[in-house]
Amino acid sequence: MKRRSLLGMIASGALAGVVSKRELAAQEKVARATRGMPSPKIKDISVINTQPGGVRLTVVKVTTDQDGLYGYGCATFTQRADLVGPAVERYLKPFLVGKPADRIDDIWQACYNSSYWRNGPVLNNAISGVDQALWDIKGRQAGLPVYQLLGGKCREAVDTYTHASGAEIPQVIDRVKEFMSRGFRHVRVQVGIPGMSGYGGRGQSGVVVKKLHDSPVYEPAPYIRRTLKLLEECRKQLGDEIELLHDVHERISPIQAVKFCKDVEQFNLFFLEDPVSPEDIAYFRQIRSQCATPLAMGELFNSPHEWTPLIAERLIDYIRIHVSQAGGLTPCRKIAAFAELFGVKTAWHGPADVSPVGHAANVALDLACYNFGIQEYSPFTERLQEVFSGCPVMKDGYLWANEAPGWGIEVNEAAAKKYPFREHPLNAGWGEIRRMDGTIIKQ
Ligand code: GCO
Ligand code: MG
Repeated sequence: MKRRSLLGMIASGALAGVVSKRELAAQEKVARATRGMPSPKIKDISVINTQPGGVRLTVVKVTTDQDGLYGYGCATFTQRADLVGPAVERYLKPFLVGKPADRIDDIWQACYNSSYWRNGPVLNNAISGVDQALWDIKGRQAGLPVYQLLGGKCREAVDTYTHASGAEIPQVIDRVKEFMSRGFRHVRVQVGIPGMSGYGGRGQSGVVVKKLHDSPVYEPAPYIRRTLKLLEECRKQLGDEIELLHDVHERISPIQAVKFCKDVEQFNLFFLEDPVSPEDIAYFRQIRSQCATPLAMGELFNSPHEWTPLIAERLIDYIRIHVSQAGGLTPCRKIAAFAELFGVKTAWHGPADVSPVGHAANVALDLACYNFGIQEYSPFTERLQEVFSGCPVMKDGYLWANEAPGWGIEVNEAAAKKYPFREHPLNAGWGEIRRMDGTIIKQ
């Protein structure tokens, strides 16, 4: 099929409401102007910190020496966002200005090795911000969406799952029904635990749990019992069609995880996520040998030492990496290809603490990789869209990429400035959650 020019697609209205016509015309002009030009050099690197919604988002902008040619990358690590900016401005910027912007993997390897110590969340996010911006630039230069640079579509649109949560089981079930009515085929279910600080559900006020300290409390056993009840009710009231997912969020002990994975087998989950912590991934061998519950892991991973064994030994079914925590699109497209060889599917982390640029990168991988599994979806609120135009479009539970070059996203920096990082006693770091006896837990 003849590739329709961007202007052609504008005329057909195919992109209406996605990126403004003016922006698209400007991008088309840039694409025409830069084709055949000498390779663009990196002229400037800046960090856009913004909090239009509830979480701190970090986006890196790379500007080249060719007029109007720039790109954006997601570098969002919301709990330590104040550290990612300096990692970009103090270290990557002086290292990269003047280098060619079109040698993406070379730049990635150079950045990855430039700190000597590596594979950590702050530096990986900084590298991701640059890396994704270079993919954006490449797309803008070519006049192609990034998914085309990765080989084009394996599917028309991206199937997603969304989050249903509540303090009580009936509330969760009502939320699932609402999402089903909106066309979602996959829903993650989480319920609060009376008097405790569960993950993803909504706690109960008024219920007092006996504890020896003043921090929020969480106990694994009540969580396990309550979640088994939740899943049983969901199946009873919602039937077998709806694909249910659940996130353990590394909140139980490894041996409890082995048992829990077996206990939920009867509910035919689409997947059970983060049954153990990254530090305990060796337990996946025991889980795998005892049950057939589909397993997902990865949002906390930063190093090849974490994902390589799980994929190579087929110990998980879905790799759920937070793309910027692994260092950006460049490493994740390799992880996707590696996972395909072992029958592992992708389910990139897609919470509210990924910027729309990061979500666009997820969608590019989702469209272009054969072994796509499912995409976690977080709504693009009005405020988010005020700052980021061109977000992927949600319709009937599917995400649709826009066909504009690169990520197809423009960042309104004036709007971003309207929503600076909000004051927070821990600068958006997480506090502590403890067992009743005061033992700290991973949260
Ligand atoms: C998920 C995740 C998130 C994380 C959050 C941390 O499955 O989406 O578990 O909810 O808790 O991204 O900042
Ligand atoms: Mg999770």
